[in-house]
Amino acid sequence: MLEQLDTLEQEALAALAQANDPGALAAWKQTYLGRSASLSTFLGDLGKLPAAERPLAGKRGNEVKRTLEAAYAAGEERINAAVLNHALQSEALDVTLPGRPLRRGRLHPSTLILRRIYAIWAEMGFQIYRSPNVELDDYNFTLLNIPPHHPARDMWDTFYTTEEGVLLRTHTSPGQIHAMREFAPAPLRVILPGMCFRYEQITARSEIQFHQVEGLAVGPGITFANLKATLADFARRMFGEGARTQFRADHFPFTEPSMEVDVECFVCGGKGCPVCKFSGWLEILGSGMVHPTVLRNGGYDPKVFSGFAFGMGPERIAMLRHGIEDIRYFWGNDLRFLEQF
Ligand code: FA5
Repeated sequence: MLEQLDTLEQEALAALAQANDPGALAAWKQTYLGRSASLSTFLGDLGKLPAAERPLAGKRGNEVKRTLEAAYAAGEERINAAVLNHALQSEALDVTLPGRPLRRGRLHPSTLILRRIYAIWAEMGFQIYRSPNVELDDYNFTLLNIPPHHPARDMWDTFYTTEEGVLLRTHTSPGQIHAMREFAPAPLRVILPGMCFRYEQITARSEIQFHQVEGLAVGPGITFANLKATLADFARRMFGEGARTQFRADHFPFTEPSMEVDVECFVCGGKGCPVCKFSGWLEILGSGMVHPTVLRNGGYDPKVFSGFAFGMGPERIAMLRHGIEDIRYFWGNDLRFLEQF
């Protein structure tokens, strides 16, 4: 009987040495240490042995059990280490490989130039006032002294919605009325940036969608000289001390008198070329003294208050600063253009 235990022990240890994966280990445990294993049956049946044999058989039986349990624990450790080792080798992760570069987003050139414009006007005490892209006909035209059937409406043809009198604004000037109605009768100094829309032919200089930054200052005693000095200062801050500007008389129904401001052409340096239509100058903004009718529509008494206004095109300004020859690049979504900023 004790010999049987010896044989069982040897057989079990030999089988364990052959088990090389968790499945074989579990099967081994079931066979040699499980509830129906012959060793378990042997130990369970000790009581049936003659009393004289019991102590020795029990001692040896328990010894074998402890040996097998210890061998199982060692086998488990050996197999777990092998499994881990295999995983580490087959799923190797090379931490020395350089990472894949993330593609970084960047700001659109219009956003960049708008931020520059905001900073310049902020330094001169102008705060940003937002007004809607979708406007009423009244604000885009009538309250700006452009009554229905006025020929000036042709210059600013737009996209109309199916709702009567609701349109996409053609300029940021309707924001003047919104701002004045909110501030009057207090003096104000604001810029009104935003997108404008025009139903017109797309060319190298004109888009159907573009930004404008409107400016408006209203207070007692504001003069045309203040307007000229302010715009000349803006041009110097934007284009540098040496930048040459030109003020040209013009007409807008909502300002009187009115003028346009040109900056020397970046392509030809003022000699004349196709980009500046051989004039040597590029127009960047329209401006003037706020018309008394518009002041009144905004809630100010034109006998007490005066003001100046201007509307500039940031894309045109960006073209001048960076030598961009075609405005269509701005909304063409071509990364070769956009990645240069
Ligand atoms: C106006 O829109 C007036 N509201 C400006 C103004 C405001 C005058 C306040 C007086 C007082 P104009 O249509 O010229 O004016 O446009 C002003 C500027 O917007 C232009 O100088 C130009 O820089 C820009 N702009 C106009 N049309 C386009 C276009 N199709 N594409 C790109 N920029 C444009």
